[in-house]
Amino acid sequence: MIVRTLDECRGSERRVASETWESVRMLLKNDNMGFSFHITTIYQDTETHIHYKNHLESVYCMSGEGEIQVVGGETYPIKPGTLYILDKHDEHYLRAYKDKEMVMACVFNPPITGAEVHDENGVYPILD
Ligand code: 9YT
Repeated sequence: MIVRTLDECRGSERRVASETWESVRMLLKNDNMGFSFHITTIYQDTETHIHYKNHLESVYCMSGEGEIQVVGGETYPIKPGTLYILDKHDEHYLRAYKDKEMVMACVFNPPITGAEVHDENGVYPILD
């Protein structure tokens, strides 16, 4: 059994950040669970282009408010209690509204290894 807290993970290399978001990878591939688990904060008044071509991801909004626009598709509101499920590797724009920083719980299959952010272009490679 493994027990971790957000605070201790945040103070380690599990925390990664970009201009528009930061993410704490609380559970990674090397935990051998078949998925990874992240607490991601989307900074207020930002837009992030994301396309996980190699991963399935599900994201639950715990706080804040914004929207997700599927490229070539619909735009859906996001608020606390909303779960979006990228079951088609959907390319999307993720936006947090002004003064509405969003905190999300995210699950990836296959799991993220932890090194992907360094070569991110809205796309994460499969790393083994
Ligand atoms: C909201 C979202 O897609 N989060 C993904 C996790 C984050 N980009 C990370 O940990 O790299």
